[in-house]
Amino acid sequence: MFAAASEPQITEISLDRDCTTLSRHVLQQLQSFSPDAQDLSALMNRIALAGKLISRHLSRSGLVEGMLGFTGGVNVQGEDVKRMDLYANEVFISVFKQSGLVCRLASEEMDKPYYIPENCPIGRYTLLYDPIDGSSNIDINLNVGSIFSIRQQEGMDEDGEAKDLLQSGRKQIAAGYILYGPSTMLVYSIGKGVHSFTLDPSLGEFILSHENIKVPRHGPIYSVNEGNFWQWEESIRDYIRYVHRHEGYTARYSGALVGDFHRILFQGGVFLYPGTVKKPEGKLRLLYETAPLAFLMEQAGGKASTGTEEVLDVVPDKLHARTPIIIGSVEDVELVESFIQERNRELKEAPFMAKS
Ligand code: P6P
Repeated sequence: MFAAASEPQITEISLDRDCTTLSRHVLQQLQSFSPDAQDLSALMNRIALAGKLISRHLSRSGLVEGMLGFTGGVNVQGEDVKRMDLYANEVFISVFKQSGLVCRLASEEMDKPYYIPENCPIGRYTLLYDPIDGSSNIDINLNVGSIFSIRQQEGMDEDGEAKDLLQSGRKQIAAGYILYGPSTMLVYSIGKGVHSFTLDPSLGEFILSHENIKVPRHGPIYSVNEGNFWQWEESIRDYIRYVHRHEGYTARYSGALVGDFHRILFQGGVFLYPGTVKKPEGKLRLLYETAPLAFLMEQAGGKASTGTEEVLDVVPDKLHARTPIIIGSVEDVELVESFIQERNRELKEAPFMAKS
């Protein structure tokens, strides 16, 4: 039975929308059905499966004994490992077994990369990921996320030291995150804009919800842990004093990078995790946190800086290297950078006069 020609084809529109799954969207983006395009589409589909499995586990975690809390172990970062961290890490490994797609996985939770022998050398991709970002939020049912980055595996990595990964973020093929919030959303880019999908539990599919997301050039939000105020360089303190004294700014900080980033992506503003005097490199990890998010933010028309250089230009010296990050709307990132540049000018011109 077809609706009369004069009526808007609502059924057709909603059906087409529900059929715009992630794997189809990747092929549309690439405008190709080549083997490489099919591989990337299939790879993104596996990441979506990981998101569904983790989302389902999180939604039950408060109901099933032994899913929350700590394992008692400490990871390579020196952080206490939560049961959910380990589960999510295993999920990403499992979804790529027997896939022929990903030969190697590098994770915040693993000291060295993990190889899936049956996928090597056919699968030339490496997946870098933070399986659960913001795990301090898990036990109190607040939002957490997974962050992922996809790179080509260059060479055979004979010694397993993954030296080919120690290259700038501009080598990324794709990047994105999954946000486990009131709904589960997957946001990704393969270098052709930023697009978000929302999980429809009744379908078990991620359905396109926002296409070609563009971050506003300026926004009211600054997102930073002000508890670290006295550990920051003077330039960052000067920026915080500025936003305290000027109308039109508001603070938002959830303690989970993915949620804070997602808010900035949609509403504009800036997220900062600066270095401190003791730890100039900051807390967040380059290869599977700041570089993938910098890739997304640049694709959305925003900016991502360490304060002195673009995050995507940073070349890591080790797998778990960290960088400071100032990321978000161009005007807001540049405002923070202006305080850093002013401070560096003062130090150069009158090193003994500059206030400490
Ligand atoms: P702090 C979570 O542990 C995390 O890695 C990010 O998700 C978050 O942005 C940051 O650390 C929070 O760190 O020092 O403010 O608690």
